[in-house]
Amino acid sequence: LKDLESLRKFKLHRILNEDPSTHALTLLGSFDAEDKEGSEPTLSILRIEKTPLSAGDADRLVPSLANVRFIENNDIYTWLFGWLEASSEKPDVKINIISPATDIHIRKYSAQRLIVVNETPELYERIVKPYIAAFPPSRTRWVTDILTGKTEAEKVLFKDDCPDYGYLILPDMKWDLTTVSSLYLVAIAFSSNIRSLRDLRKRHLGMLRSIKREAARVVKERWGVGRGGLRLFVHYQPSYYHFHVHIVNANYAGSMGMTVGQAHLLDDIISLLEVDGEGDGRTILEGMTLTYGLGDQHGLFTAMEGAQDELRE
Ligand code: M7G
Repeated sequence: LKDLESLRKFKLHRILNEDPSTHALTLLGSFDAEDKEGSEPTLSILRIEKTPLSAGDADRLVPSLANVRFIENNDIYTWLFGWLEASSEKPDVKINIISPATDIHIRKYSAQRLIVVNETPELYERIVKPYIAAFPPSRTRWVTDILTGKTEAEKVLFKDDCPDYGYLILPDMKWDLTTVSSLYLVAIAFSSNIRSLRDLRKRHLGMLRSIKREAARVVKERWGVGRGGLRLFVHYQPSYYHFHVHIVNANYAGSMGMTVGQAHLLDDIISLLEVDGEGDGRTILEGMTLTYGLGDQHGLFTAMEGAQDELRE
């Protein structure tokens, strides 16, 4: 099995696994030249994985694009499909562009060292709240444009336009809109008052339960993903401080941002608010210490790293 000729004898019996996160297909089949009468074929497993892009490709990747197809544009964000060979039916790459990119974007997308920090309610008040408040509204213009129907309007899958507790569901920019095994949608609240999960109150329970219910319904109707097939979570820290819920195929394990600490299951958040006895006073989510990984390029890194030493003293 060392050359093209012998590999081409492969007869597919069935697909064992489709794994979009490693860009791999694992197939069961046989290389037997011809089926011998009455004898079972020798079974073989063939795993084909797209080789990773590396720094060495940086110079030649864009020039080697044979074709692109625009998918969507929102504010400074644009995403497209790309072909390395014009003749292939399916695109070879997905391209995301941020232009013009701010310093925050450049830092967010740079490789960085993580440390795990404990954010006590006191550190939230002193460091994180002012940090969130200092973001200019332009940072979430893409969100406002979706909510007002200025962009991505034809992609919206569900909409409840109540200003305080309404939200809409649409495909996330990360998704290729096709591969169900890596399905990725996002639910965005209409209210801009919920900056992060720390701001959730018992009164938001109806909206959170509704997101869970409608996401399941839409995904079942459109893509046939059944009960238990979705993982819904909220990031802390998120990149954008306008409340949104990530809606992802439960079997898609490889996505960035599903790391323990950063991703909080929507069901757990609902449950915490349900057991919370405080009504609309200080809720569990406001009062608890949240622990997460913070990259050394994150805007909170220096302040939070310094504060960790204080916590230990
Ligand atoms: P996040 O938890 O704030 O940050 O999630 P992350 O980007 O670090 O995960 C924001 C989510 O919104 C991400 O899943 C993004 O892919 C998605 N997203 C960001 N932008 C700018 C857009 C956009 O313009 N359109 C859509 N549909 N999704 C977006």
